[in-house]
Amino acid sequence: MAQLAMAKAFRAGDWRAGYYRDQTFMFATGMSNLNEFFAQLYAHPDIEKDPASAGRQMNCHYATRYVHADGTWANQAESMNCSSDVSTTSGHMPRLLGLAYASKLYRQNKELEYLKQFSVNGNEVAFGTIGNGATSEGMFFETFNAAGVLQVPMAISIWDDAYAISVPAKLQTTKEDISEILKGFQREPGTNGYEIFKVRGWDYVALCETYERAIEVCRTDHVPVLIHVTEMTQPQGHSTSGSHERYKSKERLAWENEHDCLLQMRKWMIESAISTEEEMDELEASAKKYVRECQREAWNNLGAEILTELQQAADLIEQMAEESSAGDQLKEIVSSLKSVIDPGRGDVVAAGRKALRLTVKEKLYSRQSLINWLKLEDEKNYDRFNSKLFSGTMQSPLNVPVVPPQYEPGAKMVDGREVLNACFDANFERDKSIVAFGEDVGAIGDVNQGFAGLQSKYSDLRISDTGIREATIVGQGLGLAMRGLRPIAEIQYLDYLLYAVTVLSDDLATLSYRTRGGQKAPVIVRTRGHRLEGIWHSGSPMGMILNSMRGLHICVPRDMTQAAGMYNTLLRGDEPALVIECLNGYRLKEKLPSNIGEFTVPLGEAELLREGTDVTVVSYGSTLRMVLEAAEELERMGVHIEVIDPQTLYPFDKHHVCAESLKKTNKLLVVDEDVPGGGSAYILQKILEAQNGYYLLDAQPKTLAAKEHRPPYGTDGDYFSKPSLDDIVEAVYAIMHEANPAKFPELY
Ligand SMILES: Cc1ncc(C[n+]2csc(CCOP(=O)(O)OP(=O)(O)O)c2C)c(N)n1
Ligand SMILES: [Mg+2]
Repeated sequence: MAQLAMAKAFRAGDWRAGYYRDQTFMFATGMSNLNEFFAQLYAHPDIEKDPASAGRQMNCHYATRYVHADGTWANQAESMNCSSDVSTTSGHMPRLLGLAYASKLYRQNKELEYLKQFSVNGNEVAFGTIGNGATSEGMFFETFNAAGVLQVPMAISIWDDAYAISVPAKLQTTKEDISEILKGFQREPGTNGYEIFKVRGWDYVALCETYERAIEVCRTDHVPVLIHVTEMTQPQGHSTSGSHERYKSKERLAWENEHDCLLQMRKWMIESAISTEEEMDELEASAKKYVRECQREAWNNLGAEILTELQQAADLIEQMAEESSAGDQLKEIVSSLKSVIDPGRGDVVAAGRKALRLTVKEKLYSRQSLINWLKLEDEKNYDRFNSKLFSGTMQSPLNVPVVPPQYEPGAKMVDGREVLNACFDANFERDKSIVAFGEDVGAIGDVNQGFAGLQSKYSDLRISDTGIREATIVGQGLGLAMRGLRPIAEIQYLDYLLYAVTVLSDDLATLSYRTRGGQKAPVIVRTRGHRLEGIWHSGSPMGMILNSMRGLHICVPRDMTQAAGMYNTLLRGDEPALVIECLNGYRLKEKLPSNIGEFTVPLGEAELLREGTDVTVVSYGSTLRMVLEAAEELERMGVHIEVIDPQTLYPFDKHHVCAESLKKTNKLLVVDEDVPGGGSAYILQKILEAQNGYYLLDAQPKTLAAKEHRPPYGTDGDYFSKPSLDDIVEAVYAIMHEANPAKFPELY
């Protein structure tokens, strides 16, 4: 019932970021319907049937498609918009902040008026929904505070049924009342803050009035609002895995029966002569019938597709049975496939694969037919189940033309930070939709001055400070990017990225995949890391990043010129990325390119930095400079190393420069400063397995990483924890010693 009231206040251009309870709202707004609902329930892998997720998400995970098949944007100002749901409780909150913040930028920054397909004067409200239990999460509180500071049109509805699965409010929320404890956020004359509303979930008239009032102030004045909807009931348990009789008292269950909002609405409709008993009975009966029809149709649609494929597979295997000496076993495969109740595509393909295993030694014409058919199915199933980790359209940064840096004769040598500063300046000038924000990014232009002077040049609407709130800094970027802006969201140090990993991993990295390309968010997350000082300022957790953020490009520039080229590439593409600058590189001198805002560094193209014949050394970021230094000393010891910088860890060396080098050296050392088996293990897998480098080796492939603990504070802490120049020289030398002990005797 609350969702009907909310739907009445929702308009074209508005956004939803919500959770799995919102089916009535989705149907009432027309952003979903019963056919799509059931197609998703049955995991129909077809965007026509389940536009929200193409069968990739559990039921009640909603989304509208705002990216066309060719990668271009749909007109969001004319449509109702629903950002794609995640299953993690409160995981959508940071994104909600960004969706609301976009309206503020569209209203206040007149330079954005040309982006008409995204906004009409920032009049769009971002509607959030969340369960009472999920408000216990840190991300809820972080988002709540940030929106109060930013004063954005964000309308959070809390569906409060006093439970979170079995755990009652008493164990979730102080005073058992979330709006009560959030009262301090209520705006007062002369302060910022919220308008807070509390209303019962079965009182339709009060709900309609509340939503009308709340959304009016939210939309008109950009004041965030909280609508705490209490006395919600659940007619069943949380999910099929448990009935609520186990954890609710008899009294509570009886109360819930009576306060079921459907019952209450029926009563109200009859009492106020909107409808009669008979009409309501009829309506309920016809609704049930309609739902059943939709359910059956969705089931049959998917079933029919699979049955066709099953029949094809069965025919091919039966043909083989005629020719094969394993005929009986093949017939058995067919009959057990045909007897599967509700078969899936996996059953069909598994039967084919099993038939191929049974006949592996036979040369049958029909066997080849089955192989051909399976290959075709493989392609289709790849599309259905594995595609669209990235947008992969013409707008992809992988398609941005390569423009090399140019240098005037006598080009200036400047600090690395000045290279970045010039790059950002040029891009902000070129593209009015670019914004940057983070801790200390605005007034002082970030802690390393990459944005120095740019806030005063481009205004605090484009370059701004944020609170210390990494998860919602990324969420802010995610929401803005969904709405057509080009955010650079800055995380002050790589060590603090952990606070944002849930948003990066659960939400941003999965967005294109979980909507099968229906949504995108080209946010660039900028941070700086690798070695500096101490346990929380010298992290290089590349394994963590590589293992949790497939779906983002991972850029690891060794210097600021390379970083600038990467920003130039990424800002012209439409896929999300993480750029990790070298914390110890801002004051090193670099030559300033004359085309600072134009030159591009292609993603996935490794660079051969030094030619050699003895050992291939692959490294990136801060350790790379040390490898180059070590190369000089090794040269003097008669060892010639070939040094390769992959530049981006994802994608990794698309043209197999590493394997090509191994053809010459037959020896491999990977150097980084993550824990052992972190980023370096990933690199080994890429070179040895994906690039077939294994077959080119004459010596055991080696990795040189940091220690397993984080580095202690101080220069000695660094020396004894991170790979040092000595470590690198000795690691290379040890490989040479193993290959030729006579020429390279043991060092010590
Ligand atoms: C981060 C995370 N932790 C736990 C869960 C498992 N889980 C799913 S729903 C749920 C209860 C949510 O309760 P509430 O927010 O009150 O929503 P309700 O279902 O009552 O509407 C839990 C614990 C999850 N999905 N994500
Ligand atoms: Mg609840």
